[in-house]
Amino acid sequence: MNAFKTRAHLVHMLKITALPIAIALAGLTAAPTQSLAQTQSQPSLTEADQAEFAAWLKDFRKQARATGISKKTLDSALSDIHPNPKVIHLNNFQPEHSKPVWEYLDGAISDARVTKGKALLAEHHALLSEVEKEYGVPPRYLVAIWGMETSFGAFTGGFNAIEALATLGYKGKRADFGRTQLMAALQIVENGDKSAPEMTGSWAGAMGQTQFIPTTFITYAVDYDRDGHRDIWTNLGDVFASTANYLEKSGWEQDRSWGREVTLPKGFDYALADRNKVKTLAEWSAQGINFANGSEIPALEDRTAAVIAPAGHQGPAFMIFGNFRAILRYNNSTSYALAVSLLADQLIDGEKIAATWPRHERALSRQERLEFQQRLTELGFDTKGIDGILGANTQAALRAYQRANNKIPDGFATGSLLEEIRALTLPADQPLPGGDVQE
Ligand SMILES: [Ca+2]
Repeated sequence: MNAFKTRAHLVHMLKITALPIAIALAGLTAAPTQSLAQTQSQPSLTEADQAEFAAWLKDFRKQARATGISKKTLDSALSDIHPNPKVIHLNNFQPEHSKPVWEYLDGAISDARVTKGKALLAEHHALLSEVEKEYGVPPRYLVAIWGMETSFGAFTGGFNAIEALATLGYKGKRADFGRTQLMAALQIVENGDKSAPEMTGSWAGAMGQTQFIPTTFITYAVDYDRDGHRDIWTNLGDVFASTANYLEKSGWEQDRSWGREVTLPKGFDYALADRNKVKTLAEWSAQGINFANGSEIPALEDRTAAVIAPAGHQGPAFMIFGNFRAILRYNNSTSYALAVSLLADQLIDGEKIAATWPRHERALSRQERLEFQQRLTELGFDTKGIDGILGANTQAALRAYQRANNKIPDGFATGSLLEEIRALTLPADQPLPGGDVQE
């Protein structure tokens, strides 16, 4: 993916709500890269900023010392760091545009990535198989996550993780996160896993080939080759085992798949297509859902699954099992987990998606999402707030609108639906709420 990719926990901790329409992580993943390329004019820091940072860091150092981190570690990690203007810029960045899920998947599962992934799967077969024996996670998933996180180790982020986390920690909207992670990062140095200058990562502190944030590293990283260092930066055994360990601890079910594409029956209630609505296979089978290849879902009472339709009724639907949920622990985005799953399938020439994506539709921009919510509410379908986030309330309002207008109520916001409700509501030049959404 890119050098500024971050991780599941981060997203979770930052309370970024998943957007069903598009890539929820835009603020932390693709968009910052784009913004870096576009803007070379990072704000320069004043002397007052530098002094404020130095005072904060001095105090933080005392706190760290009080938790038992040695003077030697603190000297090596904190002596020569400064607030990083790039990190400040990326932390403040709010993306206006996001990709529709199919565009994200096109990039994530490109032919080049599949080809490279297959070659690496073959090259590291022995090591990956050993790791599988210990953790129960098949090689193709480990390679798929490796590909998604860092393009197989090619892009691990060029930031000094300690400096990036100190920059986040001293002030701003991710200060609590930055402080917690900085303390954990210092602990990693103290433990002797990696020296401070070698601890590189993304602007948000996701480190190494697994892109673990420091707290995740402390809990899940593995010293697979037993050389005394948990090295997710350069040691592939440690990289694969750390990923496998994380998935195993997240509830990986051995010898089971992530899920499968399904076809939904006419009249299916799309309110049920929600990764949190888990039912038994027997219940799903009774709804008339089949696998996409036409075979029937076994009516099992003792296996559960959820159903997702990431692009509404016009796109493919998937039944997802426990392993999909384990991948979501790695990165709490449905699109991410789907990309890992489909990439893993392609690495062994598995089934491709049978249904087509609604490529004629586009994802709404932030401005348009605000407009969409305002106009739906105006029409009497209350989205319970106008915040630009198309969450459960907006989906429910949209489904009510679709039902009232004899459309398939999938709750999936599209450009064409926006145009339709524009025609029914306010003049297009009506000012939008907020007034501060010019980007
Ligand atoms: Ca090691």
